[in-house]
Amino acid sequence: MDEKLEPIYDEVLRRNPGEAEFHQAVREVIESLGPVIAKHPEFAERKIIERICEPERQIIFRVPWQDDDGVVHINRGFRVEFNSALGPYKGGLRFHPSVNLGIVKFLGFEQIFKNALTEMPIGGAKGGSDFDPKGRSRDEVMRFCQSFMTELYRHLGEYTDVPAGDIGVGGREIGYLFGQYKRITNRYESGVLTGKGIEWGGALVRTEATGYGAVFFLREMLRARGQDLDDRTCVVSGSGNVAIYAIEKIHQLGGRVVACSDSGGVVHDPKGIDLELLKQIKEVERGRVADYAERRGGEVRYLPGGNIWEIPCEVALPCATQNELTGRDAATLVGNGCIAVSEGANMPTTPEGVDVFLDAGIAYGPGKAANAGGVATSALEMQQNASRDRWSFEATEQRLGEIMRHIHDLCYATADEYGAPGNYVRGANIAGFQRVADAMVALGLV
Ligand code: NDP
Ligand code: 2IT
Repeated sequence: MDEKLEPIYDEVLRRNPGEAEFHQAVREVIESLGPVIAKHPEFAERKIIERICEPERQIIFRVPWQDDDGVVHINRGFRVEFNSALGPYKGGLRFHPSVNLGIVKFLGFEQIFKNALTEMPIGGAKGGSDFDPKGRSRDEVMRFCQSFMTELYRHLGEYTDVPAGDIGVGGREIGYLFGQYKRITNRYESGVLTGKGIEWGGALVRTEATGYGAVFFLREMLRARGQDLDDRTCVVSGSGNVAIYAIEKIHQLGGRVVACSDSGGVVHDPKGIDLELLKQIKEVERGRVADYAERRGGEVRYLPGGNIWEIPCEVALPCATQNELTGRDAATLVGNGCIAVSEGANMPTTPEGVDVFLDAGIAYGPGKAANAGGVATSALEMQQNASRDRWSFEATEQRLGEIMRHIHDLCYATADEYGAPGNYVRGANIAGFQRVADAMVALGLV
């Protein structure tokens, strides 16, 4: 880290004790910024980094709800509205028992730069709850969503703050949240949430966008090296929204995904994952990858508690959660001949793992660039809502492909410009920061 920036990082540690993931996300960005500050004294003078590290607004609230037996539960809800220099706050909601303020802040912080890289008019935010949807009935999830929105609605609006999904929040939850927002406000304000169903204001391709986008980014990284995906053996961690559509796009582009996972274990399917079966089990039945292994039969192996990164592959896509890929996992992947990693998840690789990939010189696409297709397509959904229009699947997917190519080229060119050729971490951090910082300077001290 540039020594001029160390006091800024130390102050972030002091002001935000115990928030390990937030510290990690901030550190990674600040480590890239030395040369930018050297070139732009106005950023230091206006304390842009210090301001970016302090959320504009943090909301924490109680979420009471009753289960199907009438038992009362109390959860905690969060929305961290981090930065609105480029547009209304935008970012997903995560429902998972591990959610706490530090997790929401790391995700909100990443979202600022990710959204800036899309070059669309969206600021950065994140929210969620420590509610655990696992094992809950549809009605319990609905009552929880209604209670959550009963507090959150006052902070939202299509020009203010526009949430979407993340872990544990998909189309079903967005429906219940939107229904409650509509009821409370008496407004059919389509642009207040994204990831909506197609019949009530949603956009085609939003469901697929994060996974597809991560594979488009991968394709661009390979192309820059004169390579492609054809016949490549791939592994994709997770088996949720992002993982499923990453697998789908890899198969469409000629690669073969031989493993995926959930928090219970890993399936290794050497002939290639049967995506229709996986979708049936995960999207329709809300089952586990263990069920997939049992139903698929043949050569499939289920490894309870297994480590997916030990399965040999040429391409790896972490699409589950933060810090799921360690330094040791990265060394295993590189040792097994892995040539490319594209992150569908947010911050899935630990700092040690990132160093292993960068030192090995493999193509490594960090989440804030590689998974930006989801939020970019959310911005396309907002455009369609604002113009009361609906675009075709083909046109929207083509747009997504162009956006991902543009993000790739921007990161690549920025890394080159700052003397770190091929380093997409530097490229993404600098290009994203630069755009937000320029806007903050223009908007004055607010
Ligand atoms: P889903 O809830 O659809 O799926 C999450 C998947 O990851 C599940 O297979 C889940 O397994 C696994 N997982 C989650 N938490 C853990 C954990 N602590 N340990 C092990 N496995 C875990 O979420 P998404 O697919 O939407 O999100 C996946 C990642 O992608 C997240 O990092 C998210 O922030 C990121 N992302 C999502 C975007 C979107 O548009 N949805 C956009 C950009 C990034 P299990 O079911 O066993 O918990
Ligand atoms: O991490 C992310 O970019 C998301 N969960 C999607 C955010 C959005 O507003 O679509």
